[in-house]
Amino acid sequence: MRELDVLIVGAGFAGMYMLHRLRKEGFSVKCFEKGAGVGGTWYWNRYPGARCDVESMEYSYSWSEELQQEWEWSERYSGQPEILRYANHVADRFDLRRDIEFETEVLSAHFHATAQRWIVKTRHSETLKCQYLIMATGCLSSTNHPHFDGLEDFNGRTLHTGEWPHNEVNLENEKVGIIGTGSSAIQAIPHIAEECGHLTVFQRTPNFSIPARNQPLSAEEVNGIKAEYQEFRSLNRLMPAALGAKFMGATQSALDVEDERRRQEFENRWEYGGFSFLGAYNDLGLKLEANKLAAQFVREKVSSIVCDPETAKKLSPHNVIGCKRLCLDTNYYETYNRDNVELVDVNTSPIERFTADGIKTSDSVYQFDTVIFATGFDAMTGTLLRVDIRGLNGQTLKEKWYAGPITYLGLMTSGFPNLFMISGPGSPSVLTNMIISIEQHVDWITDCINSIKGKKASLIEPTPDAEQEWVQYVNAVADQTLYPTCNSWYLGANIPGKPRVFMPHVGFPNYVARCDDVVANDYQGFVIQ
Ligand code: N01
Repeated sequence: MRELDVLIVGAGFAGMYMLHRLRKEGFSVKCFEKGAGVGGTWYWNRYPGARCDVESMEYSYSWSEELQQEWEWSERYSGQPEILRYANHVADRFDLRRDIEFETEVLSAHFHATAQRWIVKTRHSETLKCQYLIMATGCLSSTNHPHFDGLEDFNGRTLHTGEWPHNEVNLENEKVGIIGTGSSAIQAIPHIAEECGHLTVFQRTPNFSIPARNQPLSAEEVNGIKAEYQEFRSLNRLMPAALGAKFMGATQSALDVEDERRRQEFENRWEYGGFSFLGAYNDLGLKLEANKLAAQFVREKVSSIVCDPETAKKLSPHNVIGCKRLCLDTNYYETYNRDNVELVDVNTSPIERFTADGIKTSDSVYQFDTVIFATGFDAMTGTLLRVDIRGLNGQTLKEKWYAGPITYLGLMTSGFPNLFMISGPGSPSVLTNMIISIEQHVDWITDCINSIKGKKASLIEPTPDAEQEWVQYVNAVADQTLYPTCNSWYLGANIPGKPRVFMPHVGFPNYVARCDDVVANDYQGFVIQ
């Protein structure tokens, strides 16, 4: 049986950096990846229009000055092909591939208490032994396939945005249906509408979307940032979401400003584009009255863009803006002015079933060549729980987390020694620029493993008390915000039967300080032996 110091699962941005760090520290380490290439999210999500919602100069590794100086991003927000090229460049430049085993899916990981080793099995029936197991499996990597009656009878093609085929998908002249109006759909719909014959969008909840205002990056802007890249990174790390120092950090309440000035500020930010909109005032995510002002502004924009008043009404979001992940788009609302696009509200016209040639709702029958599921992910816990992970006394992670994930700092969970999660539930992860959160976790885990070695110890796990206190703290912080007030995937509300628990931790800089304090206090809350 092969034996390693560390096995990393997943070769996205988390797994690649983890591999780089641990290999440099001299550990024997391999990375197993289910896909045939690196890039994680950006390997799987190849749907038309897939693009990052964090700006390119920020959504990139900061751990290598040479890398960040030499890589040239072409647009304000990078498209999926460019990000995937970057991931491949990193894999080549740092010679990572020789320790990544592709098309190798981990099915189970059981902790053997006597041997103090994880025993890991893959789909190829290989069994491997390792001291540390690091799940770098991503927060949005298990696709959600909701049940629809009759789906098996449908003779057309079905696609999921999160599992988009690698060969070109030709939708020319086709009748296409798309289910869902989250970030993926909002990016894909304008592209699909341009290509296909006719597009029907099935919407359950209208979403807030802000124009991305994507554009080519100017040499002046890039050179300006590169001249002080470390400073630029440091400022962004101080922001609540580890991004956008140039537009976040407002100190004024939306309620303390005259109507006209506030309107102008929203207008400026709508024109500027992107997440800057939510940075207009310091209480948009905290106070309902403030939030309503921003939400109303967007609703008015929707009505001014969409020509048909009925369609505009259906597209008008009615919940709290920013409570679900804010969507960024290019021509999303404008697309509904096209003759070949139709919007169906499944609240008033529920999907009854799929038929051999399409979808039957309560009041119409639709024929489709292709139906696209833009129905999202079993987020944050889905992939961790699909692997059969068993800790001390054979307890499964599924049993331990039956009422929701329990972690200490989103990094570890008690009863599962030497099992680390990168961007696990209970850490800021999806509420931040993911790459910056990933780097912080990778650096923390590397220091931790080195420290255990330095102490001539072999095991680490959090105490049950520390993780209970952490879970309560994560919830208490979330409850001070508007995040828990809508049915988002942050809460697991998109998956039937999933416990309703707010999973990510709000507030990156405080979180980092807490992680550093834990180390300074000799890994307070952990038992090392
Ligand atoms: O998934 P989603 P996504 N019947 O869960 C609907 C990141 N991301 O893939 O809102 C009918 O947001 C569901 O309806 P409802 C980003 O963090 C980033 O779009 O639950 N509809 C919703 O409209 C994002 O938040 C980028 O009522 C059903 C949609 O499907 C996350 O990934 C781009 C249904 C799912 O939306 C997930 O985004 C893309 C049913 N049975 C994604 N079940 C960028 O960086 C679900 N829906 C820009």
